[in-house]
Amino acid sequence: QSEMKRAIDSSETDVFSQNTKRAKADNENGRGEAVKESERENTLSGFLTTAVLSDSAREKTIFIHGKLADQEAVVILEKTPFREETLAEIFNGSKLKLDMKNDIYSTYRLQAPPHLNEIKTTVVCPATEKHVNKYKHQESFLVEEAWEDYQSITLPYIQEQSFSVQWVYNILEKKAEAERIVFEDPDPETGFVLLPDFKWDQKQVDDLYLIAIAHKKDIGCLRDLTSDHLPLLQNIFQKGKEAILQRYNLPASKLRVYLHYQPSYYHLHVHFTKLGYEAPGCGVERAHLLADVIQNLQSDPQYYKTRTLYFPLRADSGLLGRFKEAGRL
Ligand code: GTA
Repeated sequence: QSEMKRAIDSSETDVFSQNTKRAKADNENGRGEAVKESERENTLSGFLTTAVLSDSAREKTIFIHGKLADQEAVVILEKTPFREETLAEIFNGSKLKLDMKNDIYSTYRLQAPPHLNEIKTTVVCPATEKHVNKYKHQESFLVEEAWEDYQSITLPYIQEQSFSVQWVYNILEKKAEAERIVFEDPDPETGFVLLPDFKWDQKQVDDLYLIAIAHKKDIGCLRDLTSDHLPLLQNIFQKGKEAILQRYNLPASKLRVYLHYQPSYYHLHVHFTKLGYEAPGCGVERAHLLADVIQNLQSDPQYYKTRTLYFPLRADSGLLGRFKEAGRL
C-alpha cells in the first residue's frame, strides 16, 4: 500500500515539475500573467441550473444540466476520496463542531482546510441533447444485437449521430492533455497513447483509471475488430500494463482492462481500471475484457462479425427507439 502511495507521490511530483516548467516557459514567453489570470478565473460563476439529471448520496456525485453564458452545459460535481497522507493535516488543521454525544458515541461536523476539501468538477460546454441524456438517470434495457442488427440498425445510427471524437484527435495530435500522457507508442499501426481518464483525479491509486487510445483512426468499436488487429490489441495490453506498473507500481493482477460495447466514443480505446474500484461501466453487460477479446479473435478471426452481442441502452436512447421500430425489442 505504502509502495503505491509513494508511486503516486512521485507521479504527482512529475506532473508538478512539468507544470512548473510550463509556467516558467509561459513567463519567458510573456504569457505568465494570462496563466495566473486563468487560474483565478471562475468560469462557473453565473452557471444557471436547469435540472438535476441524477445524483447519488452514496457516490457523492451530482450531474447538473444548466446554462453557462447562454450555452447549454452539463456540470458534474464529485467529492473526492480520502488520502492516507493527508489525514494528519485533517485532524490537526480542521475546525470540529459537535453534533451529538451519547455514552461512547459522538458525531461531528469537521471543517477541513479548503485545499483538502476540493470537489472534482467536470464541465461539458457546449453540451448537446445527447450529453444531457447520457447523464440523466434512466431505466435501462438489455438489447440483443445479431451481426445483421449491427449492420442494419446500429451502424447506420452511429454513423448518423455519435458523439464527436475531436477530444480524441486533440490527444493524439498533442493539442490537449499532452502533459498528462503516461506512455506513448507512436507506431501508426500498433501504437497508442496511454493517459489518465478524465474521471480520475490521480490523487490515489485506489480509483486508478487510465485509457489507451489507438493511433489508428479506422476502428470504431468491437464490431470492427478482426484477427488483423491482434498485434495492436496485444501491444496495448502488454505495454499498457508495463507502463502502469512502472508509473503507479500496480501489477497486472490488480488491473481490469476492457473495452465498452457500446462505447460513447467510436474510436478504439481501452479502459484500464483498478480491480476493486467499481468504475462506471465496468459491469458484465458493457465491459469486454481485453484478454477475452484477444482470445476470441485468436480462435475465430471473424468472432465479432458473427456473434450476437448484448448491451444496455437507456430508455430514451435513439438507438433503443430504432431497435423497437425494427421489432427487435
Ligand atoms: N482524458 O476529454 C477527455 C475525455 N472524454 C471526453 C471522455 N473521456 C476522456 N478522457 C480524457 N479526456 O472513460 C473518457 C471517459 C470514458 C472514456 C470513453 O473516455 O471518461 P466510452 O467511449 O466507453 O464511453 O469511454 P463511456 O464509458 O460511456 O463514457 P463515460 O463518460 O465514462 O460514461 C459512463 C458513465 O459514467 C456515465 O453514464 C456516468 O454515469 C458516469 N460518469 C461519467 N463521467 C463521470 C464523472 N466525471 N464522474 C462520475 N461519473 C461519471
